[in-house]
Amino acid sequence: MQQPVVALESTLITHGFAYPDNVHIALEMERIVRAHGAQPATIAILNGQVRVGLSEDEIRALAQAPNVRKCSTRDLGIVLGRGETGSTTVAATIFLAAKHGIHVMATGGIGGVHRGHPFDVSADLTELARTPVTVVCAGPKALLDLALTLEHLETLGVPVIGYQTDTLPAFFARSSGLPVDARVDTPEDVARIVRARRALGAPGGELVCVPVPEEAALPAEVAEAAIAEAQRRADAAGIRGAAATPFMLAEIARLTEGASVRANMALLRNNARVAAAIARALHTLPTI
Ligand code: PSU
Ligand code: MN
Repeated sequence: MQQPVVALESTLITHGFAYPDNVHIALEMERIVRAHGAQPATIAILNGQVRVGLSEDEIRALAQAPNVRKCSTRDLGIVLGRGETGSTTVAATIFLAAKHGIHVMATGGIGGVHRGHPFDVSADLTELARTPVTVVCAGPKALLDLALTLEHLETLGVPVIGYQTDTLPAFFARSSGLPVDARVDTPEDVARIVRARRALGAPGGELVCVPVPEEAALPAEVAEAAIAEAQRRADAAGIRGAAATPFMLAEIARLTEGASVRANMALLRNNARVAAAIARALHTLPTI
C-alpha cells in the first residue's frame, strides 16, 4: 500500500445522524484523516457497486437518499445482487476494507450485545473475530450491555485496547468502570500489538477504545438515565434488531436536548484523528 488509509463506515451517515449533521460529520472525518497524514476511504454500496472511497457529491447524495438499507455482513450479497444502495455497518465496512487491503477503521461505537436481549448480538463482533482490521471506537454503543459485550469479545478472541485509559469508555461518557485488556498511550504501542498479532497468525482484528473528549462528554448518570428511558420506549414500541440503534439514538438526542449528538460528533472527530495516527504508525513500523 502506497499510503496509510483509514476506512470509514457509512451507516452513521444514513442511520446515525439526521441530515445535514450527517454530511457535516462525514466530510469532517475525511478532512481530519487527511490532516493527520492518512487517506480516508468511506465505504458503501452505490447502485449495486462496492465503493471504497466516496466523492463529496456521493456522500451528500447518500446522506439524503431515502430508505437506504443498513448492511451488516449478511446484507451485502442481497444489496449487490439486486443492484441497490446500502450503507455499511462496522461489520460490513471491515469485511470490504480488508478485501481492499485496508486494515484500520474509525467509527463511533461498535455494535455488541443488547440490554435485555442477550441473543441480539451485533455481527460487528463476529466479523471482528475473523477480519484483520484495527477498529478505533469510543467503546461499544452505550445503549448495549457493556459487560456482556466484553465477555463476548473475549470468547471471540478480540483484544480490547484502551487508548490512554484503563477502563472501557462508555461512548457518551468517558468510562464504564469495566477494565480493558491493555492500556496503551501512543499510536506506536497499538501498532506493535497489531503487528505481533499478525505475526502470530491470529485471525481477526483489535478494538481500540478512545474516551470521548472531556469537554463534550456527558456525565455517566445523565447518559445512563437517557439510555434507560430510550430502552423503555424502544421495548414499549417493540423495536428490535437493526432498527434498535437508530430509534434509540433519536430518543436519547431528544432526552438530552442534543448533548448526545454533540458528544457523538466530538468522539467521531477524535477517533478519526487517532485512527489516522495508528494507520501511520503501522505504515512506518518495520515488518516483524
Ligand atoms: N453507533 C452509533 N450509531 C450507529 C452505529 C453505531 O452511534 O448508527 C451503527 C454502526 O454502523 C454499527 C451498527 O456497526 O450500528 C451496529 O448495528 P447492529 O447492532 O444492528 O449490528
Ligand atoms: Mn444490534
